[in-house]
Amino acid sequence: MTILTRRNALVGGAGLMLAGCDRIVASPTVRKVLTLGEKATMSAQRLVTDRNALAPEFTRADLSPSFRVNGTRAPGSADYQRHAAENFANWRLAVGGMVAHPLSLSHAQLRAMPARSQITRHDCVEGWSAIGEWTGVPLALVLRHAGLSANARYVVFHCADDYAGKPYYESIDMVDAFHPQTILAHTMNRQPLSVGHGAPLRLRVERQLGYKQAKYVMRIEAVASLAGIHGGGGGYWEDHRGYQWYAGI
Ligand SMILES: Nc1nc2c(c(=O)[nH]1)N[C@H]1C(S)=C(S)[C@@H](COP(=O)(O)O)O[C@H]1N2
Ligand SMILES: [Mo]
Repeated sequence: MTILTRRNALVGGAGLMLAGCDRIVASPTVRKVLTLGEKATMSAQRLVTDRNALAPEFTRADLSPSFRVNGTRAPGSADYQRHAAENFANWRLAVGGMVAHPLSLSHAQLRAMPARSQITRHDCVEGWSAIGEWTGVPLALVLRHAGLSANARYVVFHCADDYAGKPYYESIDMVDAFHPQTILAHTMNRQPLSVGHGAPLRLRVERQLGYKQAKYVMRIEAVASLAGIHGGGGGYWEDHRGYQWYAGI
């Protein structure tokens, strides 16, 4: 699915306008005004829309022929292995914490919810990237269903795996939680998500680096503070390896 992004729309609009005004732009006074206007727009955009801007989207022709599996390849817990053997028929996503109506959603329920598809580039800090097509439920929709409290400030994703003996988890703030490209993906490249890539459900938070893209999401928790959760850093890499909590790209 190709969509016209807000960024493209803005750039396209400005381009068209300038193309039609070449002769007027030649006047020094007009050029000065235009330059000032451009600066003002740029800083306003940075203040108001930067974190809401969409990550670039690609076409199916751009899909990487192979998408590396990184980190955990298959969670080792007996619980997870049973769910995988049952093709996740009895698996449930728990949504709790600061919500009015805690949810327990089956794989089938999640797959039946309105979905968004996006072809994006995944960038890992280890120095590789890959383009994939992700389909899943907008996180905003799940949070609204659950009746997210106005006092919640972060969304925490608890995963099924331990990495180097410690539970994998990640967290994002409400700007990213309600970003249109933030989805709970159940489908990758139009196939059910494989175990390697995070079956049955993983986070795609497209404005951030690879380590924020939590695989094997089992439980989502809305919180006012990250202080009481594991090491308090908001994620596995943040707690144990000193990575930045905000890994914006
Ligand atoms: N639960 C869980 N999520 C995870 C990881 C992990 O080990 N466990 N690794 C992270 C890292 S560093 C990257 S680059 C991506 C890798 O996703 P992929 O295996 O689909 O390429 O998942 C991220 N999410
Ligand atoms: Mo990564």
